[in-house]
Amino acid sequence: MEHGEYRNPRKKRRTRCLAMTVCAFLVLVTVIAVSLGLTLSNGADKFKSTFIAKCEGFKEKSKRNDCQKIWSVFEQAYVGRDPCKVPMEAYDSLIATTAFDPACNRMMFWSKTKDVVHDFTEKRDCFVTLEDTLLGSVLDGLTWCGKEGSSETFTTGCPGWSDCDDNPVRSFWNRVSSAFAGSACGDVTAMLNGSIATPFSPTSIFASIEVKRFNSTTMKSLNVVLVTQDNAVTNCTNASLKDLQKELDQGIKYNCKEVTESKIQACGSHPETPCGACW
Ligand code: DVN
Repeated sequence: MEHGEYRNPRKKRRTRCLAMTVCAFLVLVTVIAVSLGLTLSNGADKFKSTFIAKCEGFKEKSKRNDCQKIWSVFEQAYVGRDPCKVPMEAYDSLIATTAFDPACNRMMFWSKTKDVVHDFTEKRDCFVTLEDTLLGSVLDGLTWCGKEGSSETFTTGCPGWSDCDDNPVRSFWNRVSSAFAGSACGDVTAMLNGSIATPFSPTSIFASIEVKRFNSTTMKSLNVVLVTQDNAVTNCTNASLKDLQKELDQGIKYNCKEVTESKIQACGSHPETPCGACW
């Protein structure tokens, strides 16, 4: 600045104040951006470490799984993609990478009865549900998605179950349910809800995907356990259950039995009761 040049002191103060405000704002934006970036990447790191830990934990039961490889094949299904454009076929490689342990005569399917089924299978090892398999147990209850142009896994801001059909979570459950049903063998059990008017709902995964995969070359029977409360809403004569029978592959024997939830819970609490005597 030239010697002797006069500067208005008030104007000088205003300029300095403006510069400090802009500077403070830029610092604030940077702090928010960095912490948001760290949060998102922490979310992605946490998801991957949870996936690997649950997979390694399950490996104790079946030694042959390479969890790092399973993770790598899993994330390729959705990373970098529009989270509403991940069809169930995106998980084909994942299904090819992991096989279900054989569980003939012990496989259990379910619909609108998640809590009572898993309360039972947690207490007794009579049956195996999809959520008791490697992929089902690792991912049950988790949310994940990707985004175009990003190599990250996001666990927030993902589409909800009904927001779009081809979202990463719904497509995963559709694909893995199809594979689980395709491996159904021997006498198979399905726990359905006798407290609703349509225990066999055509839009459910059980009806729209799993029953269509049941195959009489490996599966002998489907035994429906219709879980009822004291004020039972329906029974085994329900119209939707007749639809279920019609949809079953020829040669698969069908049976249905009404069982109170309290009886199922009692059997779960008495491990000395043989599995076959539970209902
Ligand atoms: O046989 C089982 C099992 O193998 C599973 O893989 O599929 C069968 C159960 O699916 P289903 O027949 O559709 O039975 P539900 O009870 O209607 O739905 C099963 C699960 O899908 C629900 O428990 C939801 O999972 P969540 O959030 O409770 O862990 C999920 N789901 C279904 N419809 C949904 C939904 N989640 C959110 N919104 C919806 N509209």
